Amino acid sequence: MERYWNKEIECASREEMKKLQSERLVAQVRYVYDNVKYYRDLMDAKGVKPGDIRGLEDLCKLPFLSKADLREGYPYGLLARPLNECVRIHSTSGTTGRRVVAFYTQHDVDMWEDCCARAITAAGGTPDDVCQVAYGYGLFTGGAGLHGGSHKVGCLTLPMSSGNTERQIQFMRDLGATILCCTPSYAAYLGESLHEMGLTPADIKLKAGIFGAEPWTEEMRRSIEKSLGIKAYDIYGLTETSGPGVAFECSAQKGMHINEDNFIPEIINPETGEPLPDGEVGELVFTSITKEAFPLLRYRTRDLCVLSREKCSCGRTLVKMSKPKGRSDDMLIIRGVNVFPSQIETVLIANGYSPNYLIEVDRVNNTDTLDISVEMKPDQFSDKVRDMQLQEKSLASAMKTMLGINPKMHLVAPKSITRSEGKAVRVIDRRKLHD
Ligand code: DLL
Repeated sequence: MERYWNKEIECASREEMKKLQSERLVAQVRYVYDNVKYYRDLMDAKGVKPGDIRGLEDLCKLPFLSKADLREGYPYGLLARPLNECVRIHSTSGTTGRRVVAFYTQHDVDMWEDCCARAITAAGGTPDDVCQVAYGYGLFTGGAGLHGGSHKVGCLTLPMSSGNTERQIQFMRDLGATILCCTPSYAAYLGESLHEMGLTPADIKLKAGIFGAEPWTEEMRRSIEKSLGIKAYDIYGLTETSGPGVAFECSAQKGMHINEDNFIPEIINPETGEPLPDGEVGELVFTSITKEAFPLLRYRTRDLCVLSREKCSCGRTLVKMSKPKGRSDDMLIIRGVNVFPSQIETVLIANGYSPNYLIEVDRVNNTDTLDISVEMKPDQFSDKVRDMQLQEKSLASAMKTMLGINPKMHLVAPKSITRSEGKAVRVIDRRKLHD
């Protein structure tokens, strides 16, 4: 039998949901206009006043907000509450210096954890479960979000954070974890490690996994389900909106229900900004309607997906989003970490290398690989293999500091990387993710 965390909301009629969204939108726009100068200026520049927003149908009158606005407003420019009313900060793993920082009041944390509780319940979670949270804890929202949701549901929560794979498996066995929360690539790695340790799914009690924070395919879902003996559910979110739990999968495992009572989704044409009808691929845009500290009006996620309002077998009426089909900007997500080609370029140039480089991303045995080839300047070239290896090693370590992950560096001969006369192709992503 399907379980719900908040049946009234999750199964509300379209009319009820629209009414709730309209009321909340009107209040949120007024609140944002009165409390955030940045938004007030954007709205004034577009000639929109809070009084012009009378319901859902007026959403399209509002200006968009992009990641660049958030960077410009760093750190307090979009804050809508005094700092002494905020209780938490999280941040993206984005570019140096100007990360995006998100603020939360206690009300915001409760709303976010509630969204995660819905996701855990939809994956079958109850107070009888032991929930192993192997997303990273810290500034990243994965650990804290699922941890809070797990508490709300009343699961026995195992705050493992990511890494230390053997210990993950040992605790999973000894403490009888039934739900695993981590990135899909880490889940795949855990599955592989389990088998390498001579164990099978019969040796563990896991029944479900809640995996997100990076793109993953249906093939990967099947392979994780097999290796861990579980049902694998997708979960979506981004730091800017609060974190994981903006959308979650149900027993149908076919698209993610968006928590529309807190976030109104739109799909737009990424080139023109024009709203697109359900069923068409475009950029996902969110307007928060219940946030206090860090509200977002028409925030462009850059994620490309499709919305669907077809009846779902689980009984939920919340609109569904497809798995993101890619991003309209150049951010790469490698092993769950956001990597921008510009960060790589910064390190290369800061270390005296040429800006001629090629980033190659692949997925080998379900783990992302990152290879960076860079041309040496003639004076950097040495015919001693050992010298070259030392240079590659020191560059790899500078990259690790900047990106948080370890790439494989390849120093290549001057002029060996193809030049382009138009836009340079700097990234080759061989992971067949967007099928
Ligand atoms: O990744 C929040 C999160 C944590 C979601 C744990 C799910 C589980 P950010 O680090 O800000 O936040 O990255 C947000 O990650 O715009 C998408 O491009 C991508 N992303 C997140 N979830 C999914 C998913 C967290 N299920 C960016 N499928 C988003 C594909 C995802 N991409």
